[in-house]
Amino acid sequence: MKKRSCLLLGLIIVLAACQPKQSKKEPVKISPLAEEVKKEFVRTWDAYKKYAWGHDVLLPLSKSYQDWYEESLHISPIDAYSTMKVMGLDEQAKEVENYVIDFINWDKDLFVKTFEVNIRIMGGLLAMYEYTYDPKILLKAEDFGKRMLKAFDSPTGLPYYWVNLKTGETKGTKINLAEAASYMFELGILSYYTGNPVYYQTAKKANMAIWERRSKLNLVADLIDVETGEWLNDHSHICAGADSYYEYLYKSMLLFGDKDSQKMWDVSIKAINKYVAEEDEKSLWYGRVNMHTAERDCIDPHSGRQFASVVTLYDAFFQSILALDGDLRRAEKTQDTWNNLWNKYGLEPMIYDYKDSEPTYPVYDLNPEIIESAYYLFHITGKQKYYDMAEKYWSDIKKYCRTEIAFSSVEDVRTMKKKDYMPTFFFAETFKYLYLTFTEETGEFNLDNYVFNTEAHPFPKKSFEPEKVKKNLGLE
Ligand code: DMJ
Repeated sequence: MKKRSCLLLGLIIVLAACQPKQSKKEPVKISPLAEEVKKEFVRTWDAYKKYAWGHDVLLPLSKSYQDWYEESLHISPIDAYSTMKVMGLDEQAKEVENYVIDFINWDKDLFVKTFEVNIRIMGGLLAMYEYTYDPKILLKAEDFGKRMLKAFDSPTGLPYYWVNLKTGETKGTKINLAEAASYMFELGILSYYTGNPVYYQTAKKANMAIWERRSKLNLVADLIDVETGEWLNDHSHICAGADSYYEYLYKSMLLFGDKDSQKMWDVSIKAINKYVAEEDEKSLWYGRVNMHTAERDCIDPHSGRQFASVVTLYDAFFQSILALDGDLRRAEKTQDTWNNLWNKYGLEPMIYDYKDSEPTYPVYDLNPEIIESAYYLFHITGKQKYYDMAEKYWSDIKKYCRTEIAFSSVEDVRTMKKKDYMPTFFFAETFKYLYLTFTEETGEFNLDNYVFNTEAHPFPKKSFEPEKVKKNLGLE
């Protein structure tokens, strides 16, 4: 009896030793600055939950909420989710997952903006699927994708500005370049996960419709009629209204290896650097030129004013793509140019004329782009100055935008008067890029292994096997 119990004890000891170690992952030690960003994210999320739960956006001054349309599309939680995962806020993230599964239904009789819902809702849901591999999430994304596809049912294959989620009706024939052809990334990922090439092929058809209409200089304009395929002006630029078109040529090539995207990017970036870039000793701006003549002659149809040197703070994303593409000289100089503008006011104006040195629209909406580029440049060059830039942006955002419960946009960067609005991309992008910059040294998240959509939802490159990409996206 004694012998048997000894044997049993021995067996238990051996078995226990063979068990894989209960790897209780030690939390990674992060810097006080990263801790602070995370704490502020949680504070802002708690305010959203208290004052705006179930709605699209939090109004941070009136402590209330707003929906984009007659009914909520739950954009804040969907946009915030991937930042929670990046910050290790698993409890909050789980709550959003459950909410999406249990309460969200896309069968809504609402006209929604095709472009905006793609980058925020489709991008957010796909990132959620990537983190969970929960088929119920994929079903939500696929259902949304099927409804979105109706937008592309035009004579040219370019999407209408509005699509009704329930009826599939469309409206809005005039769209800008970004709204026309920034879908290959999300719809490609949806094709990959569902095994149905229709999503990617539909998005790519829109891109090809733009590409076929380029000028002899290989430039495209920024406003097009989706039914006739006619350009509605001849202004070529990379600013708001065009931005993510270029971003997605590059990123679709990066994630899917599509040779057509590569060709479109290679040809476009050459033309942009040749004709659109305006450089002197101190600065490098990407302004506006005529797509046929490359002359700096662009009249604003509303004001009748010349606006060849008018740029938007969205443009500061561009140096992140230049840096990814290996053009560090231009990327660093453009970032310095934008950084000078930030420091001139302490936040950036939405629209700025670099010839007049005056804002033409002085709002700051908590936008991420200059921070995004500081993060990319810090990661790629390792230079401390980019970390310092991000630290300064964060300190100014705290100084001018922090409110009692969250953060707010600013009506005028010259007066710093606050505006009662907090866009959803503040959760998705601005917080995330700050946190990633301040945790870069931990090595936890390595930018080399990910590609972000334009709303900063991250996708690991290793999830996309080249053979499966070819098959599921319908690439030759
Ligand atoms: C975001 O919604 C996206 O990044 C979009 O492509 C343009 N910029 C806004 C935030 O500024």
